[in-house]
Amino acid sequence: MLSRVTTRVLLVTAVLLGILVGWLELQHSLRREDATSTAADHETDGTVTVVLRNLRYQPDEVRIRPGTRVVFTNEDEVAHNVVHSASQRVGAAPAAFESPVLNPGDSWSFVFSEPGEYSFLCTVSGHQLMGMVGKIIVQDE
Ligand SMILES: [Cu+2]
Repeated sequence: MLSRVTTRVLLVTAVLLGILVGWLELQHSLRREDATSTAADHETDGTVTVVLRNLRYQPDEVRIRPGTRVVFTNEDEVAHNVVHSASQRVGAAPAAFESPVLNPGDSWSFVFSEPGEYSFLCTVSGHQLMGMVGKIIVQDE
């Protein structure tokens, strides 16, 4: 026969276990909702990756909506950079963007807010001549 106290302890334990299980299930479903909304955000925000490999930007032409972040990742064995071409002409306006030197494995990103065509190149000696150029086209629709 269980004493009154033992019965009460068992009851309280059962209730607490019920609360714990309910809380864990709630956490699980909340985390699922988080994962879903994160995926949706990425579709609307948009992040595009350009890989620097074999003295090329891959892809070398990217069409994006305003507000898209472009991530440049150097997967080559030598250093590169990403410099807005317009700034390379004599008397030109300052570059809309200019990355630091990206060593192998480095990444750098830029958010393109203004519509327009942005040609870019690698200013590391000789790389432009070997074809290391690219273009970002930012369009509203
Ligand atoms: Cu380069």
